[in-house]
Amino acid sequence: MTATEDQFEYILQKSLGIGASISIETSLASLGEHPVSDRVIDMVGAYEDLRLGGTVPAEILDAVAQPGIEYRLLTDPPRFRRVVFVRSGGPDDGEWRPVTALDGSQNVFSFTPAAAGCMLGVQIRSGELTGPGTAYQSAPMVDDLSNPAAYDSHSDSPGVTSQLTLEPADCAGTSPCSRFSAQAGAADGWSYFGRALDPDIDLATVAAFGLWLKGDGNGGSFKLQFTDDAWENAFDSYVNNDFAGWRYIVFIRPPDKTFLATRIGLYYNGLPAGSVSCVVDDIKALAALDPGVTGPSIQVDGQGPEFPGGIMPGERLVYFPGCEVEIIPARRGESQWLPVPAQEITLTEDPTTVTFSAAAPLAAPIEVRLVEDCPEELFL
Ligand SMILES: [Ca+2]
Repeated sequence: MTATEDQFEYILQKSLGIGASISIETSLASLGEHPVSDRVIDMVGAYEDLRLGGTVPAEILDAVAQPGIEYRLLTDPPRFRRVVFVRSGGPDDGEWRPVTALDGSQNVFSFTPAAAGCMLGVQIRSGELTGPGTAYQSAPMVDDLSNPAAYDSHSDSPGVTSQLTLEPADCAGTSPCSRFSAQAGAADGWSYFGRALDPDIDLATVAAFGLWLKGDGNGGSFKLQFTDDAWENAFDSYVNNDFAGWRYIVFIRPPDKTFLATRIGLYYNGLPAGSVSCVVDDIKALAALDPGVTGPSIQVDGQGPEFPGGIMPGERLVYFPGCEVEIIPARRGESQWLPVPAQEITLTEDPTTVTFSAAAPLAAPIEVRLVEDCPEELFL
């Protein structure tokens, strides 16, 4: 899992406290991909300025050197402000709690605040989609896979045979669905079934295609292809057949694939010697991508901040009380900012129960980390 900026800041504080310099050992490529590498480098610079400046009072150096105690370095005026990442109470008692369902257990946190007057923040990160959300459910069907005979173009590489057959039941979407089987005498074969689309699809209006695929784990990769009649343009998406059972798959359309698609193709590529048999169901054209979590919120006694919109797979929401809400992208890029929530939660020193909620069922496993933003400040 990608390191978060506060993990770097924790180390920087200990280094400042004991007067040691730090170095980051990584590759330029990793640094270029890391979502918050710019601010981590800026943070290292700010801490190095403090350390080399030699003006930080000894009592502050002692405070920030304490193991397990964390601060955030803030400006205007320059100061350290105490932050406490709440222990999740899970098996490893880490700070990030995995939540796969809003079941009244995984999404409920009980803890004793670090001090009276701490305010509650939260960080949320979304994993990959495990099921369709509302964008898929409301999307037009491209093919419900109820008529495999419609795939009237069929070819195989030498030494490969393949079939596309009806599966009347046990489908993931609407029954029936279609089974795509291939038998290869040697490795690296391919198979193809294709047909004309009806109606054609203007790919510029499509954010992604969603479908169900039941892998058998026997290897090769499944490919969904859209082309135009002249085969001058193609949008190819692949998923490795390295899993068994139904899986919801999303193929995101790249920005440069905006042609009018008139044909759909189902392929196997890289077939291993032997046989492969997967089942395909309910291919839909999504106008928007489904978030992993939609409209998350944290509440104490039914009151607390709500965050509009959704968090996409790989994204992380960061909220400190009184601040705008940041959605950090999965890879290096511009964050999105949401306004300061209307409601905030101020903790007392008594044990409290915090409920994490959302406006719709989770479409991805997420992780939730509660943060106490505490009044203690050390002015520089
Ligand atoms: Ca179907």
